[in-house]
Amino acid sequence: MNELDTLVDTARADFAQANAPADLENAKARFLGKAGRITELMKGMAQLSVDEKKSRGAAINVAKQAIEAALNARRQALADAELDVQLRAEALDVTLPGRHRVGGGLHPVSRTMERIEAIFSSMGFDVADGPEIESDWHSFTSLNNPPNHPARSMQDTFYVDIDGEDGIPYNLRPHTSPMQVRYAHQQIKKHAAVFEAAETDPNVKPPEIRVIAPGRTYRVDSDATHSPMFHQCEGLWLGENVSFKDLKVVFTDFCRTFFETDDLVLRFRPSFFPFTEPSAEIDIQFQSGPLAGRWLEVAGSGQVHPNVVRNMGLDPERYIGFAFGMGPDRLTMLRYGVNDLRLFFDGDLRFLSQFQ
Ligand code: 2NL
Repeated sequence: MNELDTLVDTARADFAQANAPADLENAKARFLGKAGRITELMKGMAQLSVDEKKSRGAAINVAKQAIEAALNARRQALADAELDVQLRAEALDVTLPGRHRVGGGLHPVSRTMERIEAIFSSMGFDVADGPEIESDWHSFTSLNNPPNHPARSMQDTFYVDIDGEDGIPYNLRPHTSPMQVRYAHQQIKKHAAVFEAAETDPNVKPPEIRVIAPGRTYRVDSDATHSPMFHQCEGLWLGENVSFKDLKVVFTDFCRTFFETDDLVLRFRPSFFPFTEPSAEIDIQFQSGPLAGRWLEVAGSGQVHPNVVRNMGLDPERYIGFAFGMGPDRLTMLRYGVNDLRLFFDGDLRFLSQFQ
């Protein structure tokens, strides 16, 4: 083997040993650089004759081209290897199942609350929200409960270990009526000028109170149809001439919109509440569908007791109207055909996600 072939072989071997681009460029310099072997060989031709230069030059050129070819091949191989490593590192298995995000949703009782609010808002009712820890006066006294009424007992109402201004412990409100009493006071304060003018000037119409109070309520009670925390939505409409007929119209309209059927009838069944007189339970009966034929109790109601009107800061000689109270938890059970209230409060997503 002549020296040029040996040189080419050596270059190939050196290139093959270079495992990084920098090593390869160093190896290149040894053969093709300014002080490299090929350049040296070229310089060595100076003393040769013209003919010898021709043939020697051609031979060196062949060797040079072979070395350049080997260099380019090795460069390409190193680049390919580098790309391969990168692709392996960034590999995606497109056959893996996707990571889907489980969509959140509103609790079924919250959906009921939102429906109730939307329906009564459309009938001109304000939506009032307020404290869940209440004074004895707001929860009981203002609502015409006698001092020894059983609702005030610790068997029925949760008490907080802090006394109110009256020396009686605060309670967890057992209904949302206190919020309606608060709302009446707020309205009278906010629109004081109009309320005062209406008292002296018979031409000024007294502003109406038209409000619902949805929210959490608490009672010492726990079984398939009672939870110690439950929801309530009360409604109140007071004005100069608001009658039981208005209650019937408002509540019929509400039930038909809420249950999305006109195929239901209402029944007002005489009852008793300390805060209303007369009082009535409201039952509904679907005329078709899975619940058809049964009377279902959906709300308590009545004409607001004059004492309660007075405790709201209004003149019972001038203001008359109705109030009602209903249980959104029970309405949710009826709407979706659920028979155990506790399912709504256990937090089991297998149950709750069915309502989305
Ligand atoms: C029931 C009974 C009722 C009321 C709630 C009420 C509120 C005020 C004044 C007068 Cl501020 N009354 N609320 C009236 C009658 C019945 O609820 O069984 N609820 C589920």
